[in-house]
Amino acid sequence: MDSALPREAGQLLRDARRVVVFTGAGISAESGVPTFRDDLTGLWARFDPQRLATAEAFHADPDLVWGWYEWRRARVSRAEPNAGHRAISIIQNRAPECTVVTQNVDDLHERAGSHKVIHLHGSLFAPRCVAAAHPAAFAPVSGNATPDEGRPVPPPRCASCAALVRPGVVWFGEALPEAALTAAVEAAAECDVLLTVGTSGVVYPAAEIPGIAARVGATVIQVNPEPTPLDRVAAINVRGTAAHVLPALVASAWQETVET
Ligand code: BJW
Repeated sequence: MDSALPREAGQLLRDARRVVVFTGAGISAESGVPTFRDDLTGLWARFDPQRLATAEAFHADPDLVWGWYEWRRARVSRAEPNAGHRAISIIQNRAPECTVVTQNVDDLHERAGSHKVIHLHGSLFAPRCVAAAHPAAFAPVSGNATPDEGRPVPPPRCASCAALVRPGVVWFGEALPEAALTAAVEAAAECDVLLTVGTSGVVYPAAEIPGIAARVGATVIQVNPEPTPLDRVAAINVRGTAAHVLPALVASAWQETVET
């Protein structure tokens, strides 16, 4: 395992004019939010994506799907950003230009201080109706009560058109939000350094983003404890976790300490 942070990673980050930070579920793992594909702890080790993360699944059993997302929303609401999220917010403050592009549906980047975060796969906090995509309100998560992960919960009805309300996330087979994808592709095509953190790099079209940056000559730096298909795209692969490696990267680039 190559966990040492190469010196040039900090130098490249410090010297970059345009940085893109591209994140996946691994950035939130040390906040207690499960990833999808990790062998024992990932969501897909315990839940079948075909029954929970497709429009067909919602159509077939809206209560099951809504209940599962309510369980996840409650879990994320109680989670706190970790040192990896905080390091990314510092990178955004220090670099002349820095765009954060995430596949995550949580709000931990924002709560760590990052701004204008591009969410490629939507948000747990932006439900909408199935008929006309009217935005919908949801009940706040109260106290420490966690809904049972398997308990069906009937979704609310849209206040405007009475259609069912669905989670505001992008399921398999659905198009990504066009403005978000366009902004992410443009940022990747114009950056000097792209830092990819905590993604398995297997879900498309999001997984193309690091390759777009590499093709225009940007240096891709990957932070992940495990190998991924992005290893061959990245010029620098740092094997380690986000909450360990990213503060070290910020210290190396700007001698700034990230609160751990
Ligand atoms: C750590 C760590 C620590 C752990 N620190 N790291 C081309 C080829 C093949 C297939 C396709 C293709 N193009 C499209 C497809 C189909 C499909 C797809 O890609 N399938 C593949 C899985 C085969 N794509 C789609 O369906 C997309 N839509 C689409 O293409 O539409 C076309 C269309 C166009 C026009 C009209 C209509 C349609 C949509 C994809 C939506 C993905 N949705 C999900 C669920 C979101 C909602 C929810 O949260 O429930 O998004 S799936 C899930 O995967 C989620 C994630 O954002 C996404 C990526 O996962 P991520 O973030 O990489 O997590 P993991 O778990 O995979 O990896 C975690 C990593 O962290 C690991 O590497 C760990 O090692 C690491 N790690 N701890 C740092 N502490």
